[in-house]
Amino acid sequence: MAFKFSLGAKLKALFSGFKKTLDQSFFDNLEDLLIEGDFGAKNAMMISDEVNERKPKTEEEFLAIVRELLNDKISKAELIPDKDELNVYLVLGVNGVGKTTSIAKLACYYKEKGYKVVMAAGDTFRAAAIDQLELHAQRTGTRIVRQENGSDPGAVIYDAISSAQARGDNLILCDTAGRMHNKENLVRELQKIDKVIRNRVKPENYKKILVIDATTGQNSISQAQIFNEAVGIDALILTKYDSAAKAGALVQIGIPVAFVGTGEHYEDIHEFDKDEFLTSLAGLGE
Ligand SMILES: Nc1nc2c(ncn2[C@@H]2O[C@H](COP(=O)(O)OP(=O)(O)OP(=O)(O)O)[C@@H](O)[C@H]2O)c(=O)[nH]1
Ligand SMILES: [Mg+2]
Repeated sequence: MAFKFSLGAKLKALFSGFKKTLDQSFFDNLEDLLIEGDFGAKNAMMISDEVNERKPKTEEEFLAIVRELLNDKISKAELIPDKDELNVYLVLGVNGVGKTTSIAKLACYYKEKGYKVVMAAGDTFRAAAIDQLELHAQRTGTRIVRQENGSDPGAVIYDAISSAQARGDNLILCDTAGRMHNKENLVRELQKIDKVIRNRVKPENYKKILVIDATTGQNSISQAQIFNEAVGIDALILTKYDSAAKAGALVQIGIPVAFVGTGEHYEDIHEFDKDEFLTSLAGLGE
């Protein structure tokens, strides 16, 4: 899908507006455009300097330079669980970004690939969160491990690991709370959960996946920082890519992207495709 006000469209308008005379004002405008698009001041200056150096003669050359530079800043994460081991994917993110929905989508995605999947209801903080996951479990025909509201999420995940080991399941998808009384509580809780999993699962089979709402923009950068500092993030899921998604923040976050969520149905999840991302979202052509 192409976005009407994509970076590419804006860059084209800028380039043609300056009729190939790339003076200081062109570069100021270019930097402003990139900063507005959440690409960050550092990237904006890097791109502007590089364009200045290479002096593109055509719109295509100009877009190709920007595409190449952004391409270097984005990477893809492969999340391929080991079928012969127990894998735990801890799904993290602030409230409302799409954690629970993504877990349901991932359950379908991995079951399709032959994995034995179980969901762990680790969001014990928000009322109704467990029932919401239970509903997804029923609809997708996935086993779920749950306890009461307010119980210790670490204990729920501990249970899920024990039961998965007993039954021979090989992938646990853990839901978590996106909000606590405050940030310190959230971080402490996540670190407790992290310890429970690290003690029982091989490091290579344990992935911490941060869900980012693609419509959020700048704020997602600080979200990624908080979660990354708390437990270390292996991969991102970019949700709501079907809505008015913004490209820039992803470039600044710098964590490899595994999946993209493109709607509210279970099949609306796709492996991240860097080329498609640069072409459609950033509108930077092939
Ligand atoms: N359009 C669209 N909507 C999505 C996508 N992913 C999730 N949503 C919607 O976003 C809303 C929030 O999703 P949840 O999965 O409940 O988010 P959460 O992160 O678990 O939220 P909390 O449990 O409150 O922290 C729901 O209405 C979802 O249907 C997506 O890829 N595209
Ligand atoms: Mg949730």
